[in-house]
Amino acid sequence: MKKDIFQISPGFEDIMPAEYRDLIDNGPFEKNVGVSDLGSFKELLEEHPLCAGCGLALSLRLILASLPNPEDTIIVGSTGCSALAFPQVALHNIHSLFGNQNAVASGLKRALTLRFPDKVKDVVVIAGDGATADIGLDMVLQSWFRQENITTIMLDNEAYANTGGQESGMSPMGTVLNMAPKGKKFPKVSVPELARESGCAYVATVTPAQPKKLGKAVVRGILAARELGPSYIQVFAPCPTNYKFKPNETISKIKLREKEGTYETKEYITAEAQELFARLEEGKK
Ligand SMILES: Cc1ncc(C[n+]2csc(CCOP(=O)(O)OP(=O)(O)O)c2C)c(N)n1
Ligand SMILES: [Mg+2]
Repeated sequence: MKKDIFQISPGFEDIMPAEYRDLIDNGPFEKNVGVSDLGSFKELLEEHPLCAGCGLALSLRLILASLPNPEDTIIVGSTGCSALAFPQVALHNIHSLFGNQNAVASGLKRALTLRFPDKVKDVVVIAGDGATADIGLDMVLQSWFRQENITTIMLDNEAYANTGGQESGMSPMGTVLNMAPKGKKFPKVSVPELARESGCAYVATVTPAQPKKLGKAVVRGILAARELGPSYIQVFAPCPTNYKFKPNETISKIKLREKEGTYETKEYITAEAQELFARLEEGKK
């Protein structure tokens, strides 16, 4: 990332906190870094306001480290816990009204294509499960039907976490939360299947327990969106605060769910996308 894209406003250099200055100096990540390079650059302020053990914070770090073209990537966020971390990253990002993220991303991608016809600009939506599967579902589906060239990443913590624990469409059946005391009456919404049926070129469900797999899915999702059409990645990001487990148990919770078969990591790749990935991945060797 070029220094002139992300810098401290003149006159504020001395009063900005040291960790913020560190983000400017060490944040600019080179193209071609990946999850294995985490620690060699700064992608997120350590003092971000997300809770200890937040699966979403960990997932966000891995996603940011995996972007194939960070300098020319624009993240479109939505209201929810993840929105609290976006002011702490060294990347272009825009906050949209809760649920509107895929409509905003569609317009942004179209405008960038017109404005910079010779440049690759990746537009990536990163939003919660409530924003994606419930309140924004209409906008999400319509963007897929229209075949917009954007990537949608859902941070699935299986709750409306930011508002104190209501059930979302993505909460498993029977889930009891602070503000859902009676237990959820229907199972998780099958958003990956909706994505596939709605014409996404690439769909993946991943978890931060397998960072390399997550990183590969992010790269593939973005390349598919660039060349073919919409893509969807669902990241399981358990929430210790609302699901009331210890912050150091996040990864073991994911592994347990995978073992039980209640959270499956999978990939759906259209024939066109298979061909694209084979060509691009071959070209890199
Ligand atoms: C239009 C609108 N409706 C409702 C809200 C209230 N609200 C803010 S965050 C949130 C829940 C977000 O849930 P999710 O998308 O799953 O993100 P999380 O906080 O779990 O990361 C809600 C309902 C809002 N801010 N704007
Ligand atoms: Mg949520």
